[in-house]
Amino acid sequence: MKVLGACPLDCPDGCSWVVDVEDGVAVGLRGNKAHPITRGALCVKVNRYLEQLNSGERITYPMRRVGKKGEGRFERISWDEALGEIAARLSGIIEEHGAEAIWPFHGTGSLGYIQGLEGFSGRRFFNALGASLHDPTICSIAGTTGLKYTLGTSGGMDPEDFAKSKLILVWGTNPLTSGHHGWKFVQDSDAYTVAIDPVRTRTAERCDEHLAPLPGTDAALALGLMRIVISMGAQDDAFLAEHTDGWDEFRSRVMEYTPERTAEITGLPVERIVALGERIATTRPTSIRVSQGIQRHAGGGMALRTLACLPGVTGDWAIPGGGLHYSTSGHFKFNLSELARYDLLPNPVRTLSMTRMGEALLDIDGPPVKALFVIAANPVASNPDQRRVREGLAREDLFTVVLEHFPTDTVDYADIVLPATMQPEHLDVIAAYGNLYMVWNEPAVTPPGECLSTTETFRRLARTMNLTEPALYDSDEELAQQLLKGHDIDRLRAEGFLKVEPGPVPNGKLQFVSWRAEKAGHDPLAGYTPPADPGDGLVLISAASHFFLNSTFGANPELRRRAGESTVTLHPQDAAALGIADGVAITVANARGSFDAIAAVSDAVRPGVAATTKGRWAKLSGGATVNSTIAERDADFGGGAVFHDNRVHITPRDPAMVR
Ligand SMILES: Nc1nc2c(c(=O)[nH]1)N[C@H]1C(S)=C(S)[C@@H](COP(=O)(O)OP(=O)(O)OC[C@H]3O[C@@H](n4cnc5c(=O)[nH]c(N)nc54)[C@H](O)[C@@H]3O)O[C@H]1N2
Ligand SMILES: Nc1nc2c(c(=O)[nH]1)N[C@H]1C(S)=C(S)[C@@H](COP(=O)(O)OP(=O)(O)OC[C@H]3O[C@@H](n4cnc5c(=O)[nH]c(N)nc54)[C@H](O)[C@@H]3O)O[C@H]1N2
Ligand SMILES: [Mo]
Repeated sequence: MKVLGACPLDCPDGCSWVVDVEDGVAVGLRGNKAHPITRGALCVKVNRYLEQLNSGERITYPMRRVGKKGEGRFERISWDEALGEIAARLSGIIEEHGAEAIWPFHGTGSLGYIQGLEGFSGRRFFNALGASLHDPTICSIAGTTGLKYTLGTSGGMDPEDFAKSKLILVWGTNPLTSGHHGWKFVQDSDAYTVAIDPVRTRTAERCDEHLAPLPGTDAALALGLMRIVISMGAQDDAFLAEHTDGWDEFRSRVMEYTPERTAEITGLPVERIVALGERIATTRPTSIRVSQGIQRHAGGGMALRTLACLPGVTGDWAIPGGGLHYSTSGHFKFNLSELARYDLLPNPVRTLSMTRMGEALLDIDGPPVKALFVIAANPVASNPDQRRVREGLAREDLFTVVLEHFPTDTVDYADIVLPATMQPEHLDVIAAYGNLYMVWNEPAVTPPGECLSTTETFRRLARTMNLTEPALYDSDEELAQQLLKGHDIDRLRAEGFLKVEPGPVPNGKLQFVSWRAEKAGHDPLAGYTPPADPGDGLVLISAASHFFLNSTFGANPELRRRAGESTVTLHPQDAAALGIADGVAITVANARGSFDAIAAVSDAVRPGVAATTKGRWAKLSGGATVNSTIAERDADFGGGAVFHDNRVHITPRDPAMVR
């Protein structure tokens, strides 16, 4: 039997897959050949998904903590015991502190609309209680907010249109690692490709040209490039007059970014900036492929806001194959409020930011967080400021429930662990964020042991707590019907995927001057906001690993073997100045924390920059990862995280190794 499913992982591609089932067992899992993005191929990680599904390491029954928080020692209990204990603890907390003391912390482990983050699975239950809201700020919010200021939508161009581009700026993203299916449309074009990345990534190596600016300076580069376009008289005056607001003011700001000033800010040679500006001025259509990496900085939201102005100056927004693609999420029209049912909230409640876990668990009051549900998230490995996150999770008076597949760093802090189903074991709907397809996921096999889906877990918990709201007991099928009202569900289910029509971009006039930004307390004019991590030291970028998906797969033996030891790459100049040789054991530290790694000395990074990857498990990495050095500080817009705006000091671990 072949069953159509959807990859739930946090990747732009949103693949459609086919599960081969024999005697009730999943024996094969392949990319769907009919899906125009997947084209029959998965990726180096998901090729091992069945190993994960059938792994002996999976959590298959509920457990109660017996050791200290963080130790990871548990005893098996029944679902009845688990639900009974959770219900009793929640009732006590609600009575003493109010329901806002409960924080459902959803991560990006599953992007499912029924079981995962996108639909905030279980949110109905938490709304009925009146629990705090959760803002998933960790990934893309700064950029999304910045784009909305300029474009009125974060939707952007259909990435399939990259095939029509003549010049593609691959800006602050490494798609050959972070979503290789989308790259095919770049490959299908005859465009000249320019990678703009402080690191010479896999993707940069395949581009015609690579510019390596200092991290966090992209908006200045964009302004400098626009100035060259204007100096050549290549701006699209008709587009500017008809489709934009605030051009005169913005033009004045752009003119401040002379090639010399731009070079000084970005650390790029004047000639390279001028050459790229001239190329943009003379090439239509020009498009920008950008994604989340570029906005993990203090000025990350402004960077996207300003980058989206460039196709406005050149008029590319009006040309197929021109424009900018960041995320397509804004183009999907789902009934999210009907799914999450915020109308069930008994009263308005506060919102807690995902990236501020340390602060939320350690510093806030009124009420303090007393119960934490971690759903498809691994904050010990993924969140900024690992030390403070651990400190918060170690609080004896905090009741923590973790719904998981595997015994992660975060599971180690749980009071109760609940065994969760994986994607081939439950029903779900996915919408890609790097293309315009939604994908249906039909359950293919029965779950192992006592695993339950997120939805079923909260239906049972609602029953245990005697909650009477009928919507809390809707089946997964009913939830899918509610979510997809207005879409052809039968066709989606039969064919496995469906393409949606993108909305207009820009949505209304392009706003060089944004009253919405002004109202939110920001500069009304698009511009440049510099990086903010104080101090000297190198800027450490920790981008996507080729072999892990955030912390998912972080314990898969084969992927760990292929990922090798944790390395930090330094430029030969910086390595020499620090007395560090290739292959030497190093400690990477700042005021927040430190972690151990191996030095890789290479000109793949520009001077002043060091590079590692995200996603390693702390307990498999000597107890700490790069996230112990990252600040729990907000980016400019929306409360985004600043993972790549991180200054560190690097020293050889063995003092004898200093040359
Ligand atoms: N294999 C794999 N794929 C993934 C993931 C994974 O962990 N592994 N994660 C998924 C998730 S959750 C997301 S959000 C996406 C993210 O995917 P991407 O948007 O590609 O984000 P990152 O990997 O954070 O960074 C991409 C590139 O940005 C560069 N960069 C960092 N700072 C700057 C800057 O200031 N300016 C410029 N120009 N470049 C900069 C980095 O060097 C890096 O090469 O990928 C998804 N895909
Ligand atoms: N240093 C550094 N850190 C980063 C980043 C960076 O660029 N640099 N990027 C950040 C980004 S972009 C993101 S999106 C975050 C992601 O961070 P998280 O939200 O923590 O995502 P994952 O690490 O993938 O962890 C998800 C967990 O969900 C579990 N899971 C998967 N599916 C299900 C399910 O259906 N049910 C349940 N109950 N559990 C499930 C998996 O087993 C996994 O352990 O990490 C961030 N961390
Ligand atoms: Mo992400």
